[in-house]
Amino acid sequence: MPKSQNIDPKIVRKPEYIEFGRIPVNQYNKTIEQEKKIYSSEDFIGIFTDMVIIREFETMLNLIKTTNEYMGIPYNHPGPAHLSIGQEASAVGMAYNLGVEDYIFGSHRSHGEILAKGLSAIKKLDEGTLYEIMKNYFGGNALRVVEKGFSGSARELGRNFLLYGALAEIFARENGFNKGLGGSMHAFFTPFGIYPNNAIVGGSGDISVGAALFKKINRKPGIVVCNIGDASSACGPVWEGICFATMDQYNTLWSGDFRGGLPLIFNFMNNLYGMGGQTAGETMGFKILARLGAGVNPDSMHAERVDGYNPLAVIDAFRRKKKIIEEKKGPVLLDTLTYRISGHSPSDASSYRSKEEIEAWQKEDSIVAYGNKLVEAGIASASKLEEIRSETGELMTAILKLAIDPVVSPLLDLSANRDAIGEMMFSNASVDRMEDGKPEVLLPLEVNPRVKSLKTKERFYMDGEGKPVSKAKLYQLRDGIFEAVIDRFYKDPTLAAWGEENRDWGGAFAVYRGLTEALPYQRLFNSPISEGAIVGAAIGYGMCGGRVIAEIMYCDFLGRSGDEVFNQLPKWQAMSGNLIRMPVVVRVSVGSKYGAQHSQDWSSLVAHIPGLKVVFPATPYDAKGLMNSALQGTDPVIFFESQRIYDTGEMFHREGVPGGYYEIPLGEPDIKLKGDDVTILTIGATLYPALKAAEILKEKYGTGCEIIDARSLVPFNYAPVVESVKKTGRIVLASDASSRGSFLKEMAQTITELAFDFLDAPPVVVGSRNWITPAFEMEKYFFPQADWITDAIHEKILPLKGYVSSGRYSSDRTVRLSSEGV
Ligand SMILES: Cc1ncc(C[n+]2csc(CCOP(=O)(O)OP(=O)(O)O)c2C)c(N)n1
Ligand SMILES: [Mg+2]
Repeated sequence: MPKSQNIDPKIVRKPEYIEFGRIPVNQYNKTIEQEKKIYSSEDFIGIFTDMVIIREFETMLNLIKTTNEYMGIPYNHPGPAHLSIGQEASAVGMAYNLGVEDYIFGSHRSHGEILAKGLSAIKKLDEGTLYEIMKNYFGGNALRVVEKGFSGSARELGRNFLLYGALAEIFARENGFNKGLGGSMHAFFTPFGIYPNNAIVGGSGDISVGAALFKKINRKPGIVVCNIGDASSACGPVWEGICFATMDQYNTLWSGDFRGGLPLIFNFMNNLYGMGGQTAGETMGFKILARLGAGVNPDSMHAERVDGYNPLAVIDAFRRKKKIIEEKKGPVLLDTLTYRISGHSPSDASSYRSKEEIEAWQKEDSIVAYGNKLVEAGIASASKLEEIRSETGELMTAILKLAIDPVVSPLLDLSANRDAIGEMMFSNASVDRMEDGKPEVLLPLEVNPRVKSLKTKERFYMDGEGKPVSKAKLYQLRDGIFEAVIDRFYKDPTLAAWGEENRDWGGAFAVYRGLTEALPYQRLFNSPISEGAIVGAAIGYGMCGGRVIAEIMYCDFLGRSGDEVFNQLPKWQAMSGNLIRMPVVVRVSVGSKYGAQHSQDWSSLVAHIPGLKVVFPATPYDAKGLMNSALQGTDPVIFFESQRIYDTGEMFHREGVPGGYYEIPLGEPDIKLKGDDVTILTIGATLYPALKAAEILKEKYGTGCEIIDARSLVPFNYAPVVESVKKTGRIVLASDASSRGSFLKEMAQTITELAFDFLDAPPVVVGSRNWITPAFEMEKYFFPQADWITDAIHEKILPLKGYVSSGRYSSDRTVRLSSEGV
């Protein structure tokens, strides 16, 4: 408990100075003779060979992009190729000491890292295991091509498999590592420990933290390396990732063998430029990137600049840093100094740098310099090195021929199956626990104080005499969420949850009250105020095989995790060719009473993004059942909750909310009230004003409403809604989201298409105003109210006898408001 860490004013108010330790810069100074103690001749030459392979791979792509041919073979590659010519020593040095259990993440410029890590893994795996990996990957399709084209040992095949799989991926072929759905900037191959590369600059900055957490929380071997560019050091996800990774609680509050730092290296591949902006000297103030570690923690993240033009210096650094991580003193920051001779992309005219500068770096070319050292030290002859270069050229030619052959390496056939990509968007699995094992808990479930107290609550909102149950005795919506969450914590040993004030405080709006007592720190912890990293770390945790609940206190804070929610969470399952699973539930609460920046319902925004499941329960029964389903699945679910109804009791499920486990399938709307005259489809808390409207319509106008609670936005089964509309011929759609561009509009349009012949009037949308949300006292002018629904029905759908309307939904007003942009 932080309570055990009392903050003593006498200590914190004391005068003192912060001292910064020294950060080493290019301190490697071993000779080849000294290094001979570590490396055999074969090792030395292997390092050279790997660098040459990367150089040739990138040179081939550069020629294809700029001249449309390589070694006389014509090919046009319309897609991207961010090449790393010049950076080979950093990639090979980084990967040299990593095992298959060590994971790398990368950026848009990661071909070299993929190859280096793959080549390193192939050397370390025993041949039987290596062959099995290749044989089992997508049914062995890529291996079959490689076996037809080449012969040799499993290791030799492995190298060709790596080159072919990576190139086929870059060329969007189905045999690529990710079925061609990742491509140059996102290619990866997890069996070799190569995790997603990211086209969003800095995107790996927080995802890799989640991978490191996965290793730590689930006691997995290996470390995680986050390879990112120097310019990404200005990005939010990188800073948030660094903050998340260096939290003191790992050392102060996590206990037993969980105590200690994260197994993570932030490895900045510092080529000194963004696209054209020079980081040191122009766009950043650090002068030497390694300085960034200084302010983060007293260890300065063990930061160091290492000469990335010398592979042996990089290997040496990684060896030393790995040791620090084994001592649980991570994470580490490395500034691996390098230079890209190639442009940012092949169309880059290098207008931002001088010819002299490029030539100066070319003179120091890492492959040439390293080769010369080997020759000088008598490790290899010049002719041997030349032979390696020419054999690599021949190998690359053969690989290219295979990768561009449309018969051997076709694209995913979308004409044969137009839905092939759609089938890979979700994994749609149902899994009790992501791994077997005994979940670590602090208490038996039955003795948990909240679990005990829930046993005494009334699970239906009225008592036997038809009187409403008092709030103190009532089982509420927040309890439904809690029961599903705690149940899963006792079932799935991998389940972890984090967010702001998740521990001790009891979670936002008391949903997690009772969890702190039940769970050790590594399963439930407070995060920094880093909404991006809260979600980003969950993504990394999920893609490595763990289940996770990330919580964003208010929906309005989703903006802070925009990249993670829009660009990362929804994409990796499909971009992996549907190999990766993403069992990540993001809890999002729609606020109330706190005005413009704490009350927005952005469910429409996330429902718009392909690859996310989106639910919004409005009753305790649905909240528990939907959370159970979300946590049983392996897909990302954005789980909306509304603060206005956290304390609502169950009004619809007459037997009350069951104490045991049950699931409500995602995507199934639910009829909350039967009626024949008008259908009202609601999302979220608007169910309750809709009920009020239905009561008025019934009592005063004899009009029967059928209320359907959408419960889910994605997926969504329209069949029950169409059935209802067939009966009523009329539909109003209502939710708390601002109406312009809302998901209600999408639903209204789809319903029009599906049920046009049965509709007596157009579907009408009743959303919130297109304004800022005003203070609580004025909210009734902003959020849909019962009389807005009756107005809409009267004005647009079914004139009600004697009804006096406000004119709220008149066509004139709609046109006027739209032209005013409100
Ligand atoms: C969020 C984001 N902003 C901008 C870009 C466009 N962009 C692609 S690469 C790049 C420069 C990145 O520099 P750095 O991180 O140093 O990596 P490098 O390209 O040098 O390897 C930019 C601005 C992007 N892909 N993502
Ligand atoms: Mg850079």
